[in-house]
Amino acid sequence: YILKENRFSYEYVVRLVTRLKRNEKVKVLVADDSMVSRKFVRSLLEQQLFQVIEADDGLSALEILKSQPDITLLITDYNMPGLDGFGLILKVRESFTREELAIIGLSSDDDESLSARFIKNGANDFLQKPFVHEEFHCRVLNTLDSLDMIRKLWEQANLDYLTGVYNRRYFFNLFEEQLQQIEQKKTSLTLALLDIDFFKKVNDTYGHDVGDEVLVEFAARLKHFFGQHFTVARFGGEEFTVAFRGLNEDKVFSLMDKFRAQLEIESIQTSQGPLNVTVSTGIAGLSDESLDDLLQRADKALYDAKELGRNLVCI
Ligand code: GH3
Ligand code: MG
Ligand code: MG
Ligand code: MG
Repeated sequence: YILKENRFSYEYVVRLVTRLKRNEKVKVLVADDSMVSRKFVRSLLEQQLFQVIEADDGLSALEILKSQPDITLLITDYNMPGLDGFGLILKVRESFTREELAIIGLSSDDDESLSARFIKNGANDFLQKPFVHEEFHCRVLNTLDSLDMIRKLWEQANLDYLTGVYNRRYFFNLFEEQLQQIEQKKTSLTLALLDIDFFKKVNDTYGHDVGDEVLVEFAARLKHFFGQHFTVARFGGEEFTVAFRGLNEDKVFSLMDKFRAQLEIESIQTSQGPLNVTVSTGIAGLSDESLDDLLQRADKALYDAKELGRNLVCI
């Protein structure tokens, strides 16, 4: 249907088809007090295969967004009883950035300053009602494509390419942020530094590709074990780190030792068969000091674990 509307550039068709393939999983919330307008927008969105949710005023839209944080796009009218479009956007932007949730404003009001005001208040785009279908589809496509692009950039900047866990850069940024919060709230923070034992031997014996397979599986296990509650990052090479917020050194020691023991007995499957890998870990808890000092103490503990024979956790 959408393709029948008018002439398209080849590039546009490719973008559209790529989107349509994924839209069934994308939730869009339509906030409008006019049922006619809501149903119309819904029908356009359903042509693009989106999952559509409706709200008939600003406050109920806000409630829906709170209970369904996986909504990707909000399309909101301006004039609504109670909380209007601007009020809604200002509230929404307290919890969701432009990259997390895209907003397109709509209005049939003939106030010419509306589109600028919508965008200044945090909307990604604006459409004057009545609009032609084709413009609606183009705006939605543009908005969601730029969201995807920003997300992709974010991932490339913050995730480790090989293993998919956070990278060093993300870790340091997060740490700077958390350090301030920790000073204020006085919650504890403990750091574990992990280094795979004799990893060079894996590379030398089985080749670099198998080494990579080991790194991928090791990171996956680390993430599975700790990732739900704590930050797992690849520090570089075969070194990883886990930041434990709210846990003291002793708690982290017992968790880390559990992980160590499990790794020791569960061999890693590779294209060259199962390999047994062990890990050495150094732990340090944050006291009044800089991140560099904390890392140095964790590194010192890791060094001790290596010196004492590897496959160990040291504080
Ligand atoms: P130790 O028990 O003292 O830690 O010994 P080790 O061999 O693990 O330590 P070393 O630091 O000497 O070797 C680390 C090796 O990790 C060397 C490097 O080639 C390898 N390495 C670093 N990054 C990667 C990677 O992305 N993929 C693969 N396959 N190997 C990597
Ligand atoms: Mg209205
Ligand atoms: Mg190393
Ligand atoms: Mg090593």
